Amino acid sequence: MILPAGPVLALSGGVGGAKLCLGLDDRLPAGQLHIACNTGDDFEHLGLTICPDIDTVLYTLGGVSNPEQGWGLAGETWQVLAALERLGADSWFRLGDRDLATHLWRAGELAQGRALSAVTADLARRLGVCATVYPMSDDPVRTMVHTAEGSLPFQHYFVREQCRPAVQGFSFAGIDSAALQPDLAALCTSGSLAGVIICPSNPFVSIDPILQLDSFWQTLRESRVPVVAVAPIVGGQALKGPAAKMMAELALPVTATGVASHYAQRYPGLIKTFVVDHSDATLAPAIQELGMEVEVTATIMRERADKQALARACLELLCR
Ligand code: FO1
Repeated sequence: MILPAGPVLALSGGVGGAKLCLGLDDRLPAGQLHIACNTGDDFEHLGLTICPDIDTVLYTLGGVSNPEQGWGLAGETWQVLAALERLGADSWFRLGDRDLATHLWRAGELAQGRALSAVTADLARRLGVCATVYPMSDDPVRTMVHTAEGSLPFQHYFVREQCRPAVQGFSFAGIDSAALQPDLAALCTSGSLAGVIICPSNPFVSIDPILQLDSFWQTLRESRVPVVAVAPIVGGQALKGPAAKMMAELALPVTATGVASHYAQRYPGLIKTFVVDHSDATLAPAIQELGMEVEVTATIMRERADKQALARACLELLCR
């Protein structure tokens, strides 16, 4: 297999992105995989800062994630949550006992003034993760979902309201004053980066915040590094989460072409190759018209071998 000669950067949200990151981690030599995680899903809850996408990526790469949920830890217990319920505390966001250790420890470190990226690097080391995992920023950015029923912080929309309210748009509170995480910025301007892979995460709430922060997409475009994006929509359905429902409510075509078109409009000239599933092969000409090359391969990642195969396809595209 042909591998890129330098570091590879994956842009990831939670569960879907973490799956491809695991495949990339299996395929790349130690030290070559760098992952920029969305922090727009982060929120303050019970006095703790919860970072779902960072934790999902770390737990997945650390081999400790809950395989059924995709988020949280395997073998979890829920004693604290039950006790909180008895106290009448908010319990709609399910924090497991073991997972709580992560949040408690992180809250303590952040309270001492440490940067989120430093705390994340410590967590990664303790979980045996050898990829470099960055929060997109050390500054808080919080996704707001604007719905027919008012504006909601992301986790209130996603977990508390179960994605029920119809979406009208999104904004990212804090993004205008947030800086790209400095080591991540340095990697992207070092000239050593061999390629970028946009994971099959939600384009609106997982990838847009990363690319829009500090005009990151323009930095990447100017670096002329090849960018490969994997469609999170297969056969008109989201691989995971509410992306398809959001697209329908925003009156966008619920297809891989709809995603490619969103990226082409927002980030012209950024994406070199757009990867779609075999079942969407007929969409290739329409996507090519948007100015991207199209690769057709298997993008549904059920087994570890599926993740490795998609990772391999993406890495080979970076070498073309
Ligand atoms: N997702 C849920 O659907 N329900 C939950 O109660 C929930 C709790 C939770 C706790 C910690 C964590 O790291 C993630 C958690 N998630 C939960 C997942 C999370 O809301 C989403 O996966 C992401 O924010 C979307 O990428």
